[in-house]
Amino acid sequence: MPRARPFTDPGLHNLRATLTVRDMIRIIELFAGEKTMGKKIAFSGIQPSGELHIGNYLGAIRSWIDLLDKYDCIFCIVDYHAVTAPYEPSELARRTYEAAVVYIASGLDPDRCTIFVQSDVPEHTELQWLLGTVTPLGDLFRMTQYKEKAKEVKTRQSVCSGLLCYPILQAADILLYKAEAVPVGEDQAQHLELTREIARHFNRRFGTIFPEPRTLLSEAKRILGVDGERKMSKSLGNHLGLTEPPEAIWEKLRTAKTDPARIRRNDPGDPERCNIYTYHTFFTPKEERIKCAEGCRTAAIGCVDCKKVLFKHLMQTLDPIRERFNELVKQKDYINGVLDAGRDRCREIARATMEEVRGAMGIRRLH
Ligand code: AQP
Repeated sequence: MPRARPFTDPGLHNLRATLTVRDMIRIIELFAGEKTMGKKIAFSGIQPSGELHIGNYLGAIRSWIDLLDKYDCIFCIVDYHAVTAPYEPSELARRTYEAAVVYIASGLDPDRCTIFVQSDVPEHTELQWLLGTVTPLGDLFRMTQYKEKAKEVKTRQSVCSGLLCYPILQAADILLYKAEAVPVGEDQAQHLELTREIARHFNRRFGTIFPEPRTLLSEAKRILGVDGERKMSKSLGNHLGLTEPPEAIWEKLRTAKTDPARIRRNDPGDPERCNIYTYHTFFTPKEERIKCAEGCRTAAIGCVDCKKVLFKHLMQTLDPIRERFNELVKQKDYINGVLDAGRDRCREIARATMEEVRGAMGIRRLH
């Protein structure tokens, strides 16, 4: 959160006597804004649909941290997206709060970026409605994520239109801030292509308002879950949580799928066909990783030995995140202060964009 520093300059001290509280707040905002001036906006978010996991970390949060100096970064907890799939209302507020804590515990310094909750800025859904008027229905039906999620939901209840319109809300999230860069994992690349398409449709019809945002693909494109088959997801029960206790992580790793060729301890394997080895590439230093790969190919080590090495290095990344999370989660005033500051800044930008959009679309009272 941009912290207001007390004025110490005597000239400014005299000036303070003549300024209203409103003026003072504006000046503080301008000082806080200095660090972001001239930088392009990067926007991204994660839905609080469950416990954030190493797929979210490698595919999103870790690459966001790398952007903090280069861009004016806005990171959102997209709770309106989270209600498009079946969820437990009594848990949503806690999940949203904890997602904010995970962002900060993972290294997103609130002094260097803006963090806020989507539902705190109602302009997201207003813009979604308007962008919906230039989004072809066919484009929504062909989205891979929609098809996959609709399949999952269908078994339990009918598919809601919110799931179909999810990418329009995502486009609104991004375009509302005229973001020029959007860091995401590979699974979101198709939605980003549609966002650009929607921006083009809108600009062509109503005049150029929105930039076409670039997709910044993270190095970790699509992390598979411990089942070794499907994308690691909060809702599929195949994830390694960022703040899970070490014993729980080990239990999941111990039973995680490896190269199917290694049925017995003495069967040689191929690391390239092993999901555990993919995890190694993100957490284990090169030398030890090469040793594990050789041990696998020659059956000199078993899969459990290989997993123990991964566990040790994975914990070197997760221990500090979990410890910081456990500290911060109790600091409700601090966390809510960060989210309030984020909300205030984002509402200001969102209001200005919506004025432009309404003006361009002719949505105004006639006097
Ligand atoms: N497995 C993954 N590999 C790489 N990147 C991933 N991301 C998510 N899972 C992986 C990236 O994290 C960001 C936020 O994603 P999200 O949580 O908003 O949406 P999601 O992709 O639908 O995540 P889940 O965990 O699969 O949630 P549920 O189960 O609720 O649908 C994105 O940048 C995404 O690329």
